[in-house]
Amino acid sequence: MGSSPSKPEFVTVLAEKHVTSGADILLQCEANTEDVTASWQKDSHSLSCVHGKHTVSKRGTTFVLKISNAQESDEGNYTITLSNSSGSASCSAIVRVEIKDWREVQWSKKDLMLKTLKSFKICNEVKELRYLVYGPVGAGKSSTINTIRSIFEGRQFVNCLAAAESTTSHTLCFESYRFANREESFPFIFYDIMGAEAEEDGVQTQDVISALKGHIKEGYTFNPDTPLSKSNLYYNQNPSLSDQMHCLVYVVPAERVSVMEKAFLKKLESVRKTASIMGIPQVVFMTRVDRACPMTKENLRNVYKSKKIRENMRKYSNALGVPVNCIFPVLNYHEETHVNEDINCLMLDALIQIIHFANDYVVKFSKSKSLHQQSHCE
Ligand SMILES: Nc1nc2c(ncn2[C@@H]2O[C@H](COP(=O)(O)OP(=O)(O)O)[C@@H](O)[C@H]2O)c(=O)[nH]1
Ligand SMILES: [Mg+2]
Repeated sequence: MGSSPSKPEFVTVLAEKHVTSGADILLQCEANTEDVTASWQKDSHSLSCVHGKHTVSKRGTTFVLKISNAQESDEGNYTITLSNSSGSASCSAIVRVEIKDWREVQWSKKDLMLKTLKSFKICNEVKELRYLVYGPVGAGKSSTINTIRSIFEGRQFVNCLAAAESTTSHTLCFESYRFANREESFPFIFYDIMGAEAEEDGVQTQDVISALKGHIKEGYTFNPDTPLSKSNLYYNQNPSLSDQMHCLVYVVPAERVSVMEKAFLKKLESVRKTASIMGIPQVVFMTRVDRACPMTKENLRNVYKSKKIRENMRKYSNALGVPVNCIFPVLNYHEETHVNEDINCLMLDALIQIIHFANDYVVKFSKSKSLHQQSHCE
């Protein structure tokens, strides 16, 4: 009569793996005896081995699962169970697959990016490129403008009054923000607008549309009850290409994508339609990325590695009808008192893109205008 085998036990167990996509993963453990059969599971289901992807091997008392060319779908909890007639034993390990940066940011090249912006020649049809910043209250519109000023002017700004965490808007005036330091001014203007609060409060949709078209003069104080009338002194009857907006920047909070107020989306619909008809480029600044993703909070350079950020960008893309390549996750200065190069670089990266978008719009518009004039002359 043969003696029964030793009850399976682990001498070494599986280790957790954290790899970048494309890498190979080796899950390995060692048992006290060769006399066992091994079975592998992923997330409590028997692992279905795929040719070229999974290789299961046993050498003596060592058991190995190799996963080639790791992808996000390979993430999970892997378990090996060893069994023989005397019993069984299991151990598990988590496998995480980090995605590669899917957009490149020139981290630590702030000076180069600033130079690119400073030397950018805008179409001479206009003196400045105009950006209308629009989004729900508390999304970070004012903070975004403050952050951009801090970058251009080299110190912290609080003068366009970022609100304390609250539900009502601080921005009542149609105010423009220009950027300049001692030596130079930059040909970009951002317009902050009273937040698009739920339903009745906040800026009237008609006012946002008027602002887009260039009908509202600077300094106008929004009236939540009624849109700017054509007879008002602040109403510009005949706006030119220089008066209208050249890019619409939706500002939305990264961590509130699923609770995006329906009322805001409803309001946004007609604004979006107008911008689309006018051909104005529409982009999204997805702020507060630190609130949406711990790994990004820990290190901003992880922003394009984070699945959470990517997922939220996709959600906003669907909700707002803006393609993902026009969505820019950003972090604003909110509690830091010192300059943070990573915050600057991420914002500058987005700015470089939207400077091109707005300028392309002006170029296109002025070309079509001159063609139009030519055809009238013929
Ligand atoms: N954690 C974090 N807080 C932010 C960020 N941007 C803005 N905030 C905060 O969010 C709140 C609302 O910002 P504010 O700029 O006033 O929003 P607005 O109503 O859209 O103008 C303020 O308390 C800001 O300090 C960010 O990127 N991260
Ligand atoms: Mg504000």
